[in-house]
Amino acid sequence: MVADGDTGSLPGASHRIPDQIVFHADVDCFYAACERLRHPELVGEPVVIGMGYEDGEEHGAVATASYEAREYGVESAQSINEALDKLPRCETVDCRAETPCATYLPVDMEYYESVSDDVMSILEEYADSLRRVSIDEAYIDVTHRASWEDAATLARELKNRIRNEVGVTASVGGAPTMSAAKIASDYQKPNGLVMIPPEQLQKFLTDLPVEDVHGVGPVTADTLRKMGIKTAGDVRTFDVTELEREFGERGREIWLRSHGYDEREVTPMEDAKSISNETSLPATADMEVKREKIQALVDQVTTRATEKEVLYRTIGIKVVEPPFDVSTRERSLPAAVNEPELVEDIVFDLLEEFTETKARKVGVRVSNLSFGGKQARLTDWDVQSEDDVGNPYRGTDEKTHHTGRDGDTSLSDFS
Ligand code: TTP
Ligand code: CA
Repeated sequence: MVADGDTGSLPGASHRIPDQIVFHADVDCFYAACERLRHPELVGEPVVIGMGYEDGEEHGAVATASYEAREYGVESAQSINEALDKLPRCETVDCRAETPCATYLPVDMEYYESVSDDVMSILEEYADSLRRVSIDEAYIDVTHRASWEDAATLARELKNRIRNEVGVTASVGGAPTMSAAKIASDYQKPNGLVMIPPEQLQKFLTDLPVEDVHGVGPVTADTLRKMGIKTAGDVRTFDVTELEREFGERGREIWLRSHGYDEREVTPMEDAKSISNETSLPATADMEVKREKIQALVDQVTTRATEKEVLYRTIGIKVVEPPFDVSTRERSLPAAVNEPELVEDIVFDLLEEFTETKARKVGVRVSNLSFGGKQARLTDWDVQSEDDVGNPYRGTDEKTHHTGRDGDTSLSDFS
């Protein structure tokens, strides 16, 4: 960490734009692009890839849609039913000419992973270091491979190689920070190429919608807008302490990123499976006490997830009744998010089942992790409402219960 010097009130975070060149590469409509490699007749046509979908069926959720299908309002994390309402299934290859329709295909991870490996191998050739953050996204450090004068030329060469050798298009963004490189790669999608040299970074961020600032998901963006904060420029007019009061640690991160301050270096990803924490309490059924402990755990776990740039799809609690009765409850969402407020809603909802339970230990865990990827475009997260049953946005619950010794010494994980 670089010391603050005389610039500020924020210990532990440097208030300067780092001297490095970071690219973020992100393949366009990745699963659909993979399918087009083996179904070339689908190039230029609407394609929808469904998770939990089977040919000819209506269940499942949209994993991705080609840009042609997105024009009809089909997008990731929608239910297949909703997508079918917007864009019916093509019956034959020729029927597209008459009415708009899309080809629906199920997810084939094994194949997409092999295409992903091919893309990553090319990126590796250009990288002093590489951080793979999801199946189709990586950061690379090219500080010693280019200067800001020829960074765009290098990015163009990289994009051409991916297109010619793998057959998919990637959008590439370059900036002095990881967070700005990610914004840049998303800025002109698909097939984008956007470079933000250090002297242009703050100007670039000024009008950036607040939901595009690193660490801001849909729920946080909503809260910020209610505070009158619409852009990163608006964030900068606020005192960091006000944001910290509202959002805790994350408020400070949002403030830093809105200024273009981000000192992270591109380092390879560690391979965590979950982030969790648990705490003991004097055996009690008092919901106030249980809630208070759980709230603190939510704060710790979500702060760690944000620091590590991790998205999670499953959110769970653990309750241990004396002497060794361990129950866990989990809810899986249709797509990965980083939303502390949502974690809070879900864990309190899951805790409702344990109103009468005397607990001597409680835990919170997020799992099903993905690293640094974009948040799902989900806005309808009404996890409490009864009539959500059957709504794919609500997610699915898992329950476990076992009696036995419960790794009393572990503070970092639960099973
Ligand atoms: P993204 O990079 O978020 O999306 P994309 O590549 O389809 O589209 P683009 O980058 O052009 O906007 O995600 C990569 C893959 O991850 C995507 O092809 C399918 C999968 N995915 C899901 O399964 N569920 C989701 O909610 C999202 C957002 C992605
Ligand atoms: Ca992508």
